[in-house]
Amino acid sequence: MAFDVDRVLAGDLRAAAALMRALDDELPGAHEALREIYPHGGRAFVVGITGSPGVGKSTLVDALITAIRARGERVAVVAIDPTSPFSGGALLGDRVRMQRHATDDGVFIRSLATRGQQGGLSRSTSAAVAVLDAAGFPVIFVETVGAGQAEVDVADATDAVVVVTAPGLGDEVQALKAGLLEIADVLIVNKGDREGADRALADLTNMLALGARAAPALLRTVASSGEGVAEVVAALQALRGRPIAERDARRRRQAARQVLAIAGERARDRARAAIGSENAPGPLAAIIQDVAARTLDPWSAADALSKV
Ligand SMILES: Nc1nc2c(ncn2[C@@H]2O[C@H](COP(=O)(O)OP(=O)(O)OP(=O)(O)O)[C@@H](O)[C@H]2O)c(=O)[nH]1
Ligand SMILES: [Mg+2]
Repeated sequence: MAFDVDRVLAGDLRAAAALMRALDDELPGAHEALREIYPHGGRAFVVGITGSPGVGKSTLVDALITAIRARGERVAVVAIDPTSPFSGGALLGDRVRMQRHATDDGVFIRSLATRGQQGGLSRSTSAAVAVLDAAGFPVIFVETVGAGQAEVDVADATDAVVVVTAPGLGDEVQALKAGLLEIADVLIVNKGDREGADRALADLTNMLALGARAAPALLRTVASSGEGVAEVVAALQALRGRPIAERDARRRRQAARQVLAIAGERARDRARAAIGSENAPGPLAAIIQDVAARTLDPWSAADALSKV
């Protein structure tokens, strides 16, 4: 199937959406189209919004959309539904929460499932961002949820990271554990109207003072009322205005990690295909038998697989 690359590059939302769906489903021709549009990207300011389930990420993104649209810029959102037991309703929730922007041509919202990939963002996420970037969206938000690797990986796919916490979840401590403070460019205590917000801010201020790196901006918001959102927008604008050399250095580090991650993923896929499954044993199933029987060591087995 051929995709209308020119229409995507011209910012046609339907063409962009069709390509994203095709990439998601790995349809023939989709990857070729991505290859063609990829060099046209790189202009967007891509912002990760991450934090524990239910802290108000989507509500905040919704408020940010409003602020950015008021400035006249187009904005896209890729929201990742972790299909976790904690926020199984995220997909529907995002739709409902951001519904008021649905009729605005300058706003594009796409929800993606992670499809159970271990650690990290779904492959579709980077592809969707690449398409939206090439389609000319100057600002792209990537909302990720979950506890663990995905939050940290979002730093590898974005120009800046907003970490959202809320009082009462013990989040401030969790954030530290997950290394979230390390990746935060902007740290937000949302639900600032709730009891415990002052305490959370004080705790985070103390933690940041102990950190070695330059502290992120620490802000308090009430995303549901819009309070504090202007300050978030200002903080993001400041990050957007960072020297190009700084941005490019970050992107070079990301490119290296991205290529390695994909190479690793592909090698694993190939190995799996070679080994086969219990139902459909492949030609190298015997190798696995040998490892299990300890007549072969796993390192030699991996060497053998990499030569398949
Ligand atoms: N009191 C209060 N409630 C808020 C605030 N921001 C969001 N909420 C509410 O918190 C709930 C969760 O908000 P979401 O925006 O869906 O949170 P989320 O982090 O995107 O959730 P997941 O994507 O499921 O992880 C909703 O009921 C919101 O209305 C706030 O500042 N104050
Ligand atoms: Mg959400």
